Amino acid sequence: MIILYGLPISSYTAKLRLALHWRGIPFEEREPDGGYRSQAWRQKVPMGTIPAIEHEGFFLSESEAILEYLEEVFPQRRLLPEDAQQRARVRMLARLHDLHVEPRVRALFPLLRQSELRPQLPALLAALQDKLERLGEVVRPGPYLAGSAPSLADCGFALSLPLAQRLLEVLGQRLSLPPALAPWTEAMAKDASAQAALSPWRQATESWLQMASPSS
Ligand SMILES: N[C@@H](CCC(=O)N[C@@H](CS)C(=O)NCC(=O)O)C(=O)O
Repeated sequence: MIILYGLPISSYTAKLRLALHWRGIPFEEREPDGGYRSQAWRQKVPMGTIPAIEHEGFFLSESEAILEYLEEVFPQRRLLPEDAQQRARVRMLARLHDLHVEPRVRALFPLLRQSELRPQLPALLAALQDKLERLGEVVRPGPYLAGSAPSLADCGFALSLPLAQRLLEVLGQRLSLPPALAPWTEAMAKDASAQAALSPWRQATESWLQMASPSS
């Protein structure tokens, strides 16, 4: 049995929960030892991040490394294609997410609480929009980002894109996704596993947004 250490509010925890749901791998979810950012947790994960997993006594952090481990250890409903070139494309899309898109979404967080930073919003939004336009040129939704079935490429975007939309909505702006992503958005909304996996994250995110929303 996989133990998934994380928290409902954590997008990266939700990314793993989504992969586990899609793959039908049984797991149990627990909060990090000693609480998030505790010394006890840092002894296990020196960078202090969540999520992490434990499997048969093996402990591992970093979501992409975990997803790759799960691919190797569990055969059912893999999220990496058989074909080497397709597999490489999936990994490229996952890297684009982690290196180019997610950091632009994360950069919006401080603006929620610190009104003095809000003049940065147009530039931050433009940088994110630019990355998404470029993403639109790379993906070939079918309707998932790398083909007709979910893959590792979908896991990060499934969190970051709705999060960006909600954050910007709360900040009084609108994110326009490139038309190439429309079939993907529709498929994700209809995907029962995805909706079940993301539900705890959505609820926690909405509660957090209510607390953190700018009053002006
Ligand atoms: N590269 C890490 C990123 C994980 C990450 O950033 N997690 C957030 C929560 S969603 C976190 O733990 N941030 C550290 C902090 O806020 O101190 C991964 O893929 O697992």
